[in-house]
Order: sequence, then structure tokens, then C-alpha cells
Amino acid sequence: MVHIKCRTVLYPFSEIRRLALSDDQVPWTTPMDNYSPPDYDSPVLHNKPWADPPTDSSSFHPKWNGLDGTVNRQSHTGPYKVVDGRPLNPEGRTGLKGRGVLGKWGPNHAADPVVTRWKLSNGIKDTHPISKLPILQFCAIQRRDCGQWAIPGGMVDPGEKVSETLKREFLEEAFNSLEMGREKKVTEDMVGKFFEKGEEIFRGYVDDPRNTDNAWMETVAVNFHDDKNETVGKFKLQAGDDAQSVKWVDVDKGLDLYASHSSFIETVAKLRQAHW
Ligand code: RP5
Ligand code: MG
Ligand code: MG
Repeated sequence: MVHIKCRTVLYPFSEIRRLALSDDQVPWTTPMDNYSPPDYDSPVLHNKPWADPPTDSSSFHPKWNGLDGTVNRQSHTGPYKVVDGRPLNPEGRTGLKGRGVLGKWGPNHAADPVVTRWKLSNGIKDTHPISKLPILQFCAIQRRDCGQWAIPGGMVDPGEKVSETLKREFLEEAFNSLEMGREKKVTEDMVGKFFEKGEEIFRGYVDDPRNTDNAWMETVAVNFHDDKNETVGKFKLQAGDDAQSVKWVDVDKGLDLYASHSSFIETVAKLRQAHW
């Protein structure tokens, strides 16, 4: 499917308007002689240690499509093209050049922990009246930046292992570990143990509203399932960091989630033979 969430007219956190494109104009292979979208780098990127410099900066010598020191500039989708010193979005045009609010030119790597449990009534799995399948619940956070419900994912720090990011972001956003007191160690140990066993369900491009022609989100999404509601499934959740709320949400095809997150949840529902 062509990307769509990164084509909404107003670019997030700005007054910048993307150039409107039809679906057929998205692929770079469709000729568009006069394609000249606005070029936008958000002022928030200025002098930030986590952001790249502008591509024309004399001190910037990135290793595209490779591991560049501790920064992974490789795409999960395969090698991307670099035109006039800028990486090209592998999924096509977005109606905006530059980086927008994303720190890195090219892929910006994230990780998404999809933490699930069964919906129980009096200790018995609840089934859906129509599909007759058991209802799965996933741990969802409400994003502080846009108010949308989402998987509690986040960016992979330079040099960080994806397995660490998955655990750290879940602890920060769904357990508020950054503000935990005495319980911190016990919670980290419990989540750490639970996160030892996960199933990767997706690795690739994310249709994120922040994407541009030259910078985009990619993720590794992993499912961690508490089959008996005996570990993470029974702990009290508390929103933290870039999450303003957190709750267990019933999995169903009517979910309207941030970026491509509904499609990750659909994959997990099918993997667990749950209602969708
Ligand atoms: C999405 O943005 C990813 O799937 C991940 O959930 C998230 C990472 O960005 P932040 O939550 O750090 O803003 O594209
Ligand atoms: Mg975070
Ligand atoms: Mg996040």
C-alpha cells in the first residue's frame, strides 16, 4: 500500500503545507517534471546532539547505507538512493523535502514493543460474539505530541541494541520508570525477564506523519505475550515520558492507531489466533 499518513497536508508541529499528491504520483518512477515541494528542516533540530547537520555542512561526511560510527544509516528495506546529497524515501514522494522534525537524514530507527495479554472474565478468556475467537489486549499509550493512541515505541539511541530499546521504551512510557522510586529495580527485573522471549512481527518502513522525501521512520516491532496474566499483564500501568496515558486496549480491526501501528496489531492478532 502507498504511504498515506505522511501525506496529510499540514506537516506536524508546523504551519508547513505539503504538496498534495495523488497515489500514482507517489512512486519516484512516475515522472513529475515540475515536482518542487517545500523544503523544511524544523528549527528544533538546530544544534541538537541527536540531529545530523544540514547535508551541505562542510563537517558532514555521512556513510549512507552503512553503519556510520554508532549511527545506523542502513535501511531495513534495502539500499536507498541518494540524490544531490540527500537520501530518497524508499516508499516514494511525500510532498515535502528536507527532514521536517526527524533528526537523521534517511532512516530514523525505532523499536516497537507490542505487549499483549488475554482479556479475561472471572479467569476465563473472553471470546468475541461474532468471530468466537478470544480477545487479545495490547498495552497502548496515548502520545503526548498528537494525542493518538499508539504502541509505546521509541527511537533506538546511537549504539543501542534494539532489544534494549524495546525494554527501555516500554519501561519509560508504560511504567514511568524515569520517575520510579524504590520499585524501579524490581519492575526492571520483572520486565527484563518478560522481554527475554519475544517474536519479531515486523521490520521495515513506518508510514509516520513526520516522514519526508529525505527522512523517514523505520522500526522493528516485537510481540511479548503474557499468556496467563501473571507478570506484566497484572502490573499497574503508569504513563511516563512521551506518553500521557496508558491502558490495555481490546484488539479489533476498528482500532485507529498512530502511523502503521494498526497493521502491526493485526499481525499479532493473527499470530495469536485472536479476534481481529
Ligand atoms: C513510530 O514512531 C514508530 O513506530 C515508533 O512507535 C515511534 C517512535 O518515535 P517516538 O515515539 O520516539 O516519537 O514511527
Ligand atoms: Mg519514548
Ligand atoms: Mg515514543
